Amino acid sequence: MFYLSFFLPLLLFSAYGESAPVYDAPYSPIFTDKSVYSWTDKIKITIVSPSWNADKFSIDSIGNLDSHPIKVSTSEHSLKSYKLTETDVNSGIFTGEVILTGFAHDADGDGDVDTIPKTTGHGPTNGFLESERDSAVTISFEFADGLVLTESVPVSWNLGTISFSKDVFFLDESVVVRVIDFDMNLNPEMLDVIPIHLFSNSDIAGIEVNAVETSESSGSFIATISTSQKSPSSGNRLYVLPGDEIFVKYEDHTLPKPFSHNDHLEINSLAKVDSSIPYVERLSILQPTFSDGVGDGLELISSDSQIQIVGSVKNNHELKQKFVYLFQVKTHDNYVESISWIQGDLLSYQELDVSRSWIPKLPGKYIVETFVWNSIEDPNALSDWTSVVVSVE
Ligand SMILES: [Ca+2]
Ligand SMILES: [Ca+2]
Ligand SMILES: [Ca+2]
Ligand SMILES: [Ca+2]
Repeated sequence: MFYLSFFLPLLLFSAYGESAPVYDAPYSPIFTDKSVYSWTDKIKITIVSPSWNADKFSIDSIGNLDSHPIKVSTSEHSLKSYKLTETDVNSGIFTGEVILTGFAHDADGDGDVDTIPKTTGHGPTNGFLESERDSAVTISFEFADGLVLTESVPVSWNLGTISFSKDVFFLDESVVVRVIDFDMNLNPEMLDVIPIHLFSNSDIAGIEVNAVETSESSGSFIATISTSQKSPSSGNRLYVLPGDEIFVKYEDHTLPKPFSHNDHLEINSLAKVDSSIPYVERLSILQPTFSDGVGDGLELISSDSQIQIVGSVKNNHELKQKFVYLFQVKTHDNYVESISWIQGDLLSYQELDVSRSWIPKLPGKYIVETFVWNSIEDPNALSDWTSVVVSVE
């Protein structure tokens, strides 16, 4: 790179309202629209060169003269005498575009090469340039005899990322997955697609879907899928049961150093799917009743005789629901005498009686409470609890 500040015409700086050039810093009036590019990106080049605005009433161009060429190069390939054109008849600002074409590589791992490497074009917008993985694009312009301005920008592969739009999805909700891998913007003028794999605890095989680029050159890809516990996985629909985890993976075949060209890496993410019905509304329970050994209701409860505490639980929705039903017996002064529980599954709208036996040791007042949770380990109430006071004679 040349240190050209001293030689630049003052006109150049007046375009930026500067009073004087910065003599101790290298100055290059060549600009690119990004500071780093992926291997198949589009590079938009701008050169500010008021001295080449030869005609204030027409569009001028620069770079296509053998005497004052613009070169756009990677380490092994080069576009010579590349033309840029003025943005307006009297702007003195010249622009053009070059599309990087990468090198022959199977970018999605399906066995076929996905790039068309070529180096061709004369500008301002028809240029294609082959590029390596970790390389740089150098743009140079001989703006005056023997004075060459140079700008260099790096080109690299990137590690992809994948994420769900939320940590928890409801069963009837769309699930959105985003992959960001700038290397898979293989065509900067079209929407690209990349394959991703989704599966759930209840369907380990899962589905392959395409994530579609959000705009022509974003390198950001989105897939939207639905979940269902009624229908098997198909197309963009994944079979999931409430409480399942869902998983997504993307295989990145375009990895930066220290990986090699042929390495690939699985990029993963997970989320949870649950019913949209709030926990506490999923089941309902009735106040427990008391019966003798053969199931007849009791008017009177006597101490030292075995009785049954009978609870009733109902599933209020159409999904299968895991539950734990707890009985707690307390003395009148709130001392917990016993806790026991029953675990099970309730099918769609199923109603179930649950019971436990109890032998009250002493006469007096007792408080019998019942609760229903989704599990002992991760207790969430699936219904309001009940409490009843009983007198034992
Ligand atoms: Ca002009
Ligand atoms: Ca391929
Ligand atoms: Ca694209
Ligand atoms: Ca990549």
